[in-house]
Amino acid sequence: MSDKKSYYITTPIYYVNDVPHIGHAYTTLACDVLARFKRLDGYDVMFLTGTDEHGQKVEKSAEKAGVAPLEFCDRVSARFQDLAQAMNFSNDQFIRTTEERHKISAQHLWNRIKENGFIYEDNYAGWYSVRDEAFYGEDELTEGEGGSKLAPTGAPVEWVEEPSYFFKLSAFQDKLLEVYENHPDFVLPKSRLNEVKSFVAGGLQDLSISRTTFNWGVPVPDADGHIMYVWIDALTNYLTAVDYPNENSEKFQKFWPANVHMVGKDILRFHAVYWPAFLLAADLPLPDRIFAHGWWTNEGQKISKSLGNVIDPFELIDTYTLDSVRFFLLREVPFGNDGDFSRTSFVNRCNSDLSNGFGNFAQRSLSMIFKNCDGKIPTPGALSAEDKALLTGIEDVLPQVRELMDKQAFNKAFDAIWSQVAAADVYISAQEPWKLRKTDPARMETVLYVCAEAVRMLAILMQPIMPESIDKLLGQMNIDNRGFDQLTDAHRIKPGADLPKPEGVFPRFEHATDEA
Ligand code: ME8
Repeated sequence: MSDKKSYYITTPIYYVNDVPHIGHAYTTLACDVLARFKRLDGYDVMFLTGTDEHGQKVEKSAEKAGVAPLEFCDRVSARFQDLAQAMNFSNDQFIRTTEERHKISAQHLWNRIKENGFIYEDNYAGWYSVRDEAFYGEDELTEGEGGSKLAPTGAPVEWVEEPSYFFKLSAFQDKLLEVYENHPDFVLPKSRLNEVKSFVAGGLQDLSISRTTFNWGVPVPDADGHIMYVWIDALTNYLTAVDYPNENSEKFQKFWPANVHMVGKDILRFHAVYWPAFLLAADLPLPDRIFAHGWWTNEGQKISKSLGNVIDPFELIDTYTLDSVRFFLLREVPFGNDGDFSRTSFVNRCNSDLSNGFGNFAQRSLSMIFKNCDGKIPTPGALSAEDKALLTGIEDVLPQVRELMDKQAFNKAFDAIWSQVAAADVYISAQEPWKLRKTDPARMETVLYVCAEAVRMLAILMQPIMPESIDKLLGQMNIDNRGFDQLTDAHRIKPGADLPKPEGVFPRFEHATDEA
């Protein structure tokens, strides 16, 4: 929908009823990698994350903790900000829905939808799940223990009857179907678009968008006692962060509509049905893409607080180093599918791709240069066909990776990069520079030069996923210019540049003793 050289990507804003876990880290990591990729590719990027602090669920959690809601929100939101630091996320903003600017924005959007005739007052009588912060129809419920009613997610529901404002969602069925038809990549993966389409084609009911039985939320303008339904408040955060309602602001002009709203599959309906309907009702442009990724399980089990198997990202980082965690989460499982977190797979994957894979090639190449070329990048002679094939192979990978990243196909993008790591391994084994030292030192210098250049280009490509380790590696090589525009033969590594004694940047992990 837009061809600007700017890129706006958002994470869901996380509820502060719970402390951050690996699932939250996963979604924001995916956005961080895309944001970093786009910055290196010359885009002006806005990367937004934050916390969703209103609603009954948060109000109840604060009550349980015995603190005032805002104090409770301050405390848990700070944990999410700590996570962003610990994971080295490069978000440009961290939004909190309790900020004043957000209240203004949510109320403005409400008024605009109302002025356009899509909000009316009535009474709500139906089922509500506080855990999901969602309304459910009778036909969607299942029976739990003792005949209790459960939401399709397994969450308990309660009967609610209260005066409420409604959004005329039913008026948007055809318009939404048209959006899905005209923009087949509006929702990815494709299978998720089909789910959304059939949900909408099945008919849409008007949506209750205000509550009167609690206080913790944004007040509905000019309607005493009404608090906005937490989802209309929460979704508006994507607009607040780009200065809405000031549509003339530079930020709004530059970044709205968003390029990607990244979400877990659990909240796709809110983003792919309700959100575009709200935007259409307010005459605002729609985002380009909603990507719904899969869920992690832990060693085969659903992750849940009650099972006590929540994976703590802070603990993982302490055990395995930050960049290994970042790498594993996006490398192991096709993005969009569910994935199982297992420490055995973690150790295997990181050892094979990082310490034994790229790390080994880089360390081997740079150590040979350090020892045999006086600690300086050697001067190459004429390049052979094999030399040229390796270097152009790596250069050619950028357009492929770019296309894959634009589809959020992380693991395929990494496959493409690591196929070049494999090519570099084949190259060095075939050229045997260690033998050339005696037989043909000039050729050795050329081969080692090509290896150093391969390390430089591969490292530049790997920055988005492992920013800290690659920063160390490129630092050791004295490479200052690290954008993707440097991936051409015009920017080859400089012969004669100093190369200090290299230090490996990827640790090797041992399996825990009770593991295979
Ligand atoms: O839904 N695997 O917030 P939330 C992968 N506030 N991702 C997971 C996961 C798992 N096991 N568990 C959680 C909300 N996630 C609303 C969003 S947006 C306007 C409002 C991730 O704290 C995944 O991204 O329940 C999921 O969508 C999100 O956390 C839910 O976070």
